[in-house]
Amino acid sequence: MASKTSPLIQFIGVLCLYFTSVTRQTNKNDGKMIRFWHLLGLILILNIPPIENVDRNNFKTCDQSAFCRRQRKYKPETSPYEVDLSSMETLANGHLQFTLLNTLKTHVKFQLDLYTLEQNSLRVKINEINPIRKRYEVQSVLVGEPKLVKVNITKSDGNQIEGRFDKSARFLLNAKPFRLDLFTNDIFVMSVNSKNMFNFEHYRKKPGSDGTPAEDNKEDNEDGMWEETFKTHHDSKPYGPSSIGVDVNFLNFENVYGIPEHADAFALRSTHETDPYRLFNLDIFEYDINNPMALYGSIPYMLAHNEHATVGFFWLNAAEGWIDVQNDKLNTKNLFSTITSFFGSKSNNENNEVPEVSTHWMFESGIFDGFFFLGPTPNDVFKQYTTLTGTVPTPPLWAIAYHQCRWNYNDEDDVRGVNNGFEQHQIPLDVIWLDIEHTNGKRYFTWDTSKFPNPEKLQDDMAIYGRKMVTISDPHIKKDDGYQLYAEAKSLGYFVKSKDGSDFEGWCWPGSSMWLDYFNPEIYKWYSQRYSYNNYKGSTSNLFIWNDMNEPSVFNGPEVTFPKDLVHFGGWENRDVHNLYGMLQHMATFDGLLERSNGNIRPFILTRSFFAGTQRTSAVWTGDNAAHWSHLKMAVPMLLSLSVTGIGFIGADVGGFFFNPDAKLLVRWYQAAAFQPFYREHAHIDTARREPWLFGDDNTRLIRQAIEQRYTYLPFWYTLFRKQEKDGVPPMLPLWANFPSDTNTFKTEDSFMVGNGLLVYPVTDADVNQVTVYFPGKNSVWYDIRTFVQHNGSETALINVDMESIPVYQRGGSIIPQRLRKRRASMLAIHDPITLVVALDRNNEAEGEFYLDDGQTYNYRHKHEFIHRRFTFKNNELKSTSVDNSARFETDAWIERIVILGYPKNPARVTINSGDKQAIPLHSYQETSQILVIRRPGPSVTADWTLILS
Ligand code: NBV
Repeated sequence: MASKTSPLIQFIGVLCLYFTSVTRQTNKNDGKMIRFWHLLGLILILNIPPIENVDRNNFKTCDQSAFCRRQRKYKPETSPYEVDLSSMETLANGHLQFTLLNTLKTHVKFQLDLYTLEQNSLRVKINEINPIRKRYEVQSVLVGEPKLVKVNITKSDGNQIEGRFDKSARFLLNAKPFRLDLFTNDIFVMSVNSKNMFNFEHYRKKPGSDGTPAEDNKEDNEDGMWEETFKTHHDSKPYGPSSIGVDVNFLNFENVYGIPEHADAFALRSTHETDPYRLFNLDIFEYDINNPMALYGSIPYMLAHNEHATVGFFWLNAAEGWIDVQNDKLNTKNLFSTITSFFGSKSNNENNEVPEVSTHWMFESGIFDGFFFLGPTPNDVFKQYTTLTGTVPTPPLWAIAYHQCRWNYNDEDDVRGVNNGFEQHQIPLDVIWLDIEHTNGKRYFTWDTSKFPNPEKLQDDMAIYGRKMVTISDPHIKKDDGYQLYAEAKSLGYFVKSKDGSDFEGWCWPGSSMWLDYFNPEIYKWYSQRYSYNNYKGSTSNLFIWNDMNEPSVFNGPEVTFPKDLVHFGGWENRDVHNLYGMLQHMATFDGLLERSNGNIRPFILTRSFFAGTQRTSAVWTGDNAAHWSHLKMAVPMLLSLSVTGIGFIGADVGGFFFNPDAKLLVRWYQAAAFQPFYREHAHIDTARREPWLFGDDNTRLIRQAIEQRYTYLPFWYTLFRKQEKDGVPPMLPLWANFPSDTNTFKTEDSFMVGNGLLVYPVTDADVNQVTVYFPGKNSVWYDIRTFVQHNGSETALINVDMESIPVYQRGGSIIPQRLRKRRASMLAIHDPITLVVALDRNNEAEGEFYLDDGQTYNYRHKHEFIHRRFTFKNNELKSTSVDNSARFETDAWIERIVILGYPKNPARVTINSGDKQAIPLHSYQETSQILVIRRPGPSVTADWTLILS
C-alpha cells in the first residue's frame, strides 16, 4: 500500500494526522471534521481507500494465497501416502513410530508419531525425515509434555493396526493408503485422510538451482511456489513451498464449531461457495460480519457435537491457515467392513447414508501436529483441550465487574469527572481505562505529562473508591533515539529483522516504528521487565495492562501486518510463527505484572491478538466492532466460538466501537453484556461521548439496572471462573453444552448459558416487543429471574419485552449465590452477605456451588485461603457442605436470604441447624407463584448447615 505513495504525499498525510490530533485537543466535539482529516491522512500515507466498511481487496482470498490455491485444488482419486507398518517402533508404551511414504515421490520420507494420551486424547505428528530445512514446531502453547497412557494393540495385520487406550478410545491406522479412523465407545467419530487430501509439501531445492533445467522439475515450479506478490508487496519465499493439507472428517455429525476468530455463525457454515475460514492474525479495519475472513486471533481447534458425543480436533500450527467445511452425506456401504458402529438409527436408513462434516485444513508451513479429543461429553472435551493448553486462571474479582473505557479519556480531570459521574449516578464501576493518547506521542510506558502530570496520584485516588485503572501498551516501538525504550532495544539488537538482516521498520500510530522479537527469551524477559515500577514510571499496583495492535498491525505491511519473509529469533520466518506473535507479547506482559508483585497479585491483561494458550494469561475482546444491531447480535456467536475453544474470559465492546449507538442500542448492549464474561464499554475517538448518564434519566436508570444485575450475580460468575480454572468449563456456554441431546439447540446462537444456571436471550433487535425463547431440555423447568414465572423445557414461548426486560431464566435444579447489597465497586463487597436462589426442578431438587477468596492474590493457590461450598436441596432440606475441607478463608459473610422457587406448599415450620445451634428464621410464601422466602437465616458462609422445611 504505502510503497506506492510518494514521500511528498506521505508528508501531506502526516500533516493531516497532525492536524487531526491538534483539532482533537482543541475541539473535542467536532467528530465529523476530525474523522475527515483523520481518514484523509490515512489515505495519503497508507494509500488506504476512503471506505466506511472493510475493503476486502486489502486482504487475500484463498485464490490470492498460493499455497491455499494449490491445496484447495488437490483432490486425487486415491491417496499416494502409505504407512510402512513394518517400520513400527514402540518408543514408549503409548508412543508408536512409523515411516510414511509418498509413493509418487519415494525419495521423500516422513515420520509418523502416534501418542495415546490421558483423557481419551490422541496426538499424531507427521514431519519430514531429514528435511533440507528444519520445519518449525510450535513453542509456548502446550502446558507441558502431554501424558502418555498405555495402548493395547488389539489388531495388527499387514494393512492395519488397531489400538485401544484410556477410557473409551480406539484408533485404527490403515496403511495403504494412509488413513486414520477414531472411535469413542466403539463408535466411529472421526477419520483422517479418508478423502485423500493429505498433502505434505516437502522442502525442496529451487528448480534450476542445482544446474538441472527448471523445466525438468515442472511440478516443483508451480506459480507462487517460490515467490508471490500481493498488491505491491513481494514475498520472497526463500525456502519455497512448505504447506500441508489434510482432511479431517466428523462422522455422523452435522455441526462443527470453533476455529475462531471470525465474525460469523457459531455452527460453522459450509464453505462450498465461499472462501475457506482463514486463520491469520490481522487487524481488519471496520470488519464486516458474516464472512470467513481472518480477524485478530487464531485458534486452530474445531469441535463437533451431536446428540451422542462431542469430539474435537486441534492442529498445533502457528502459520497462516485456511479451513474448508462441507456438509456431506456418507454412504456407509463404501466403508471398510470393520467400521460398523454408528450412532442412532440414522445409519440404518434405506440409503445407508449418514451425515458427515468433512473439513479440509491447509497451513502454509510447520508440521502436522494434530490432537484428537474423543470426548464423549462436552465437559470431557473442554477438559481434554485445556489439559494440553491450560485453563483461564481465576481473574481478580474486579476484572469480571464493569469497566469504563474510551479512546480516550483526555486528562486527569476527565478521568476524575467520569469517576464522579458514576458516583453521582450511583452506578457501580470497577475500572477506568486509558487509551493511546495518554502517552507521550504513542511512546508506551510514558505519560503525556501535560494531561497526566501525576498518574500515581490519579491511580491512588481511584483506589479510594475501590477502583483500578488500565493503560494501553502496544507492541510498536516509536523510532526515536530520544525514546529510551527504543534506544536501548535498538542498541541491544532486540528488533525483528527484515530478510536482509536489518531492523524491520514499518508504520503504526507513532509513525515509523519497530517491533520487539519476543521469540528470543532474552528479549521476552527484557520486555516483561519494562512493567516493573522502576521502569514503568507512573505505574502503581493499581494499574493493569491492555495489549492492542499485536497481530501485529503494521499500517504499511502486506495485509496490514508483518511481511512473511521477515526473520525472528532462531532464523524462523514470520511465515512459520505469525499467529504466535501477539500471544508472546501478552505472556511477557503477564510475567511482568506478576514479577512486579513478587508473584502475589493476579495480573489482568486484555489482548486483541491471541492464539491457543492465550487463555492462561489474558482476557480477549472482539476488537473494533460497530454500533449496529447486527454487531450486538454477532457478539454471541463470536464469544461462543472463543469460549468453546478455551478462551473463556471474553467480551465485545459495549455500544460498538465505531459510530454512535442510539440510546436503545446502547441500553440493549449493556443488558446483553451484563451476562457476558468481560464487561467493558468502549468507543472510538471520533464518536460522541457515551457515559451511561448522557442519554436521559430513563436510559441512565436502565443502564444502572443492567450493571447492577452484573454485580448481583458476581458471586455466581466468580464461582464459575473458579470452575473454569479447575475443569476447563467456560462460564459462557452454548445451550448444547448443558443439554447435549437437545437437537434444537445445535445451531442456537441467539442465546447462551451462564454456567449451568442461567439461560440468556438478549434482545438484539430494535423496536421489538416480543422475543421467541426456546427453553431447552425435556422435563426441565425455567424461572424468569425478574418475575419468577415458570416455563417448561422443550417448549418455545413468545415473551413480551419492554426496555426493562433482559430475558434471563434460572434453570430449575440450580442454586445461584447472589449479592444484593449495592456497592460502588466489587472489591468492597467481598464480605457482604449472600442470598441463595434455589430453583427447584421437577423432583423438587437443586444444587449449586459458591466460591469465595480475597479476590486478588494467589493465596487461594499457595495458602488454600478460600471457601468452596456445595449446596444441595433434596427431601425438603437445603444443605451447605464444604467442597474442600483443607481450605480456610476469614470472612464475616453470612447467608442473608434464601429464595426457593417452585416450592409446592407453605411449610409449617422452617428450622436451620448449624453445629449445635438451631434457629427458626421468618419465612413468607406466595402460593400463586410458589415462592418461599426465608429471611435472615443467618449462618456464616463458611459453616456447614442444614435448612429443614417441614
Ligand atoms: O488504541 C486505539 C484503538 C483502540 O481504542 C481499539 O480498541 C483497538 O481495537 N486501537 C484499536 C487502534 C485504532 C483503531 C482504529
